[in-house]
Amino acid sequence: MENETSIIIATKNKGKVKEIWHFLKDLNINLLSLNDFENLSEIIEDGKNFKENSIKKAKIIAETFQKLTLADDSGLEVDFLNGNPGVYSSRYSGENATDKSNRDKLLSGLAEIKDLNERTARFVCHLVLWDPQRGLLFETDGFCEGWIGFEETGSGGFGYDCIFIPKGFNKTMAQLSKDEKNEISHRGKALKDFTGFINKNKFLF
Ligand code: ITT
Repeated sequence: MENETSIIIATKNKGKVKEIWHFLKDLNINLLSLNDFENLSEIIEDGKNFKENSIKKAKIIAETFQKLTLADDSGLEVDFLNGNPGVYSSRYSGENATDKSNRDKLLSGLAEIKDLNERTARFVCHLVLWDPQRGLLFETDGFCEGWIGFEETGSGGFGYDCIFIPKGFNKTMAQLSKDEKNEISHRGKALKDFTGFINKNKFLF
């Protein structure tokens, strides 16, 4: 890319923005997020899966600002809860949900499961790049398998990180450094595919 390309990350979630920025900071891309714009109306995430929601977010923002847009729709699927909270991860405990109230609801829902091996879960991320003229340019999924712990541990990351123990570790996602999390996380895996796509398709930008 000779001139710096601008991409809007279609999210207000500061945790996501930090991780995406940290991952992509060495590419020659000017990254903006929805926190750089004022008076944006809320995008209703009413899709039935991560793919539909990420495409909806990317398309609306790309068409509004006429810029390339990257959208991440992600969440946590807990096997004992039949895959919930899933696409409802950010509002699991209701309208005014906070990360803390969502984690509390999740831990309560698993209270009867005393064996960590039965508390299996995975983070899922669907990542999409949308061009206002050309439509969908790229999409991929990333997954991270693990278990839901019994209490909150660690202060890094965001959302459900402090109760999620990734496979291969005996600590929570919130106890990993940014680089360690990006190496194994659902979003990190999707972003790795994305950087591969950018590097192979520089002519598109
Ligand atoms: P945007 O729609 O503005 O991107 P959001 O937080 O609503 O922000 P999602 O709809 O994709 O984003 O919901 C994702 C929720 O899933 C998020 O709020 C967290 O609770 C959880 N989540 C996703 N990725 C996570 C991660 O890496 N670590 C911890 N929790 C995560």
